[in-house]
Amino acid sequence: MNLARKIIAAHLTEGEMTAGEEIAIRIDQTLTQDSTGTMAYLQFESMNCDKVKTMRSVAYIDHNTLQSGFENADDHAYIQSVALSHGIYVSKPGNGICHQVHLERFGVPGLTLLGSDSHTPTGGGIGMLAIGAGGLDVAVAMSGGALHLTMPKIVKVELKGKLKNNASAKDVILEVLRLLTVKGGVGKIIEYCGEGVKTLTVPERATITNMGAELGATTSVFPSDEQTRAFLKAQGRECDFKPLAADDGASYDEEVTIDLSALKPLAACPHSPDAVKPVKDIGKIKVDQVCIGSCTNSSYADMMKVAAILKGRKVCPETSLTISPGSRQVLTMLAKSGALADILDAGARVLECACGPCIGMGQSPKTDAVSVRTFNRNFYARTGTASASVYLVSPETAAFTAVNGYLTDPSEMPQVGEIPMPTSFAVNDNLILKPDDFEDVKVVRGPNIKPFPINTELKAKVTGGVLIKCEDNITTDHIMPSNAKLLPYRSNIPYLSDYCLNPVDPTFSERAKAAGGGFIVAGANYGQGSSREHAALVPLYLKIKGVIAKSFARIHRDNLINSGILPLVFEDAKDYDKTDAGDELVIDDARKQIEDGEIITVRNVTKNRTFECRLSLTERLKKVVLAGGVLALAGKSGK
Ligand code: MIC
Ligand code: SF4
Repeated sequence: MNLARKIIAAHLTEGEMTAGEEIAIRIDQTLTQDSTGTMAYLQFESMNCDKVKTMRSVAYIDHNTLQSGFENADDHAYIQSVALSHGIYVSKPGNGICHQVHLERFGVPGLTLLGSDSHTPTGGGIGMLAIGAGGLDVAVAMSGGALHLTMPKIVKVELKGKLKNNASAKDVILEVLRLLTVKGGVGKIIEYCGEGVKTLTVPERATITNMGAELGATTSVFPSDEQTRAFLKAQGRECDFKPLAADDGASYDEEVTIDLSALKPLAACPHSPDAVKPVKDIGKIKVDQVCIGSCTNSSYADMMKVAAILKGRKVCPETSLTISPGSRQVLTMLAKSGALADILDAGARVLECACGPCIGMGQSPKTDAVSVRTFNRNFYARTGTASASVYLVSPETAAFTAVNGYLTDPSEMPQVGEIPMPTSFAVNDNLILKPDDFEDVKVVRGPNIKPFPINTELKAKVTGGVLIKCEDNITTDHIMPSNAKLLPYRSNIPYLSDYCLNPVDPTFSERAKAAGGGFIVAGANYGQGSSREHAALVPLYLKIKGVIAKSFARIHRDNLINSGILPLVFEDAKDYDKTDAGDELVIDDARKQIEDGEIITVRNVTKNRTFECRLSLTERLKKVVLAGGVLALAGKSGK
């Protein structure tokens, strides 16, 4: 058996492990972050569960840390109080980015982790089966429910050799993205193995599993070995270590081989994480801004490499360099070692240990800027500046680029050398609140916390106009943008509804409201990116009845179903071309069609034609969709 199947087998509660079939697995740990957390906890509260049923659940506050009004502060107070009163740990703002801190303080090889953030698979770096999901699925897991998912195919990525010439773990995942593309991982788990694995530390592995989210993969996983033991020991948690690996000769559904010693520094060009080219081939373009950090590249070793490059050098006068260490642990160690002084001396701006610029919380670049980032997403407009061009690179490429002021291939620069794994990390958990230390916590709900919408049961006849026709690879950043102006309203769906699909068509929301809802038509991989269920809850609020696309990204499809919005797939892709914005669509006998099978006939009244869509749902999900979503099925009604 391969490793992914072993962990699934150990947690299987329903179904058989046949790729494409629905299975259910027990969830050992959950994590939430603040921008998806408020919704997740509101939903969790509606399940009337006194204490979480998981082995460990942690609420992180790391996204929404610019308190420019009362809204974020209200959200933080709500999350802290609702978590502590339900047996959930709280990682306070300043403690770090959820994925980095979870790896450091809570990750355990062989356990399952479900997180309301798409980069939860970072935990695969320590041998967890770590999956991103919408907040509602996490709420269900917290209340003791299993996670239902489609049994993925398992892809083996065999790593050979050892990285050299300033190539980095980031270049490994950029190479995988170049080979497989942003939709190549949908319905798959990426499992790393081979001799090259031993040469990578846990934080390096976590960089690779983190950005597996950009492949659309269910998750990515590394074995747990002596590197894992060394990391856990240095975190004072050797007791959590357990060796885990695939059996010799284990079988896989697909295989890819990457020779680490042949890897060149790579960059993902605007506006997609799979638009990957060698840095050298892109050329020495002038760079206005460099941002180092995010859950992909903000470990101690990443920061020490950056400090080593900056030591004795100066940031180019025409370039801005920001650095956000991934956790307070990392920042403390930089400070104690003197590396922080090297970073500051060079002229970098050191930001809070949080997501920051990665989610547009500050540092939006200037008009038409070129921004080089160590992050994982360069989707259109995600920085908050639609005209900016973002390149995703390794910390080595970013640091040399900041010094030179132009995109720099680090393989042509002096060798940075290895940063040894510390024998002990600076462990200090005083920003982690333990529920047992608090009694009688009252849940605090400020005026920014608004009720979330709940759908009603599906009508027999579903009608509506096509409100918008989108292209391939529409991201959740298109559907429900997030930035410093909007993130404070994550608990306020009515407010957010004015911005739905704004980067694609700023008139969408107004038109949807005027029409009283309708359909969205889209190309392939609709909803890639974030786990934010706001990308479904806001369309639900706008009375969107269905999205008809060539294909869907996993988490977003689940979020649509959870909200009772139909994720319909064109049976014949040519019908996408024959359907236009403004067309009036009718699904006659919708309930019966769904009950009877997978093919749904849609009538295009405007074009006087019919076409077929596929809606592949298990019997369980049919009930969900017919009821109008998970909460409607559970008898809850909206306000
Ligand atoms: C992101 O990177 O897009 C986010 C912000 O972390 C999201 C979660 C969110 O939208 O709150 C994600 O990746 O799931
Ligand atoms: Fe935060 Fe960016 Fe990571 Fe999302 S991708 S969790 S915004 S650092």
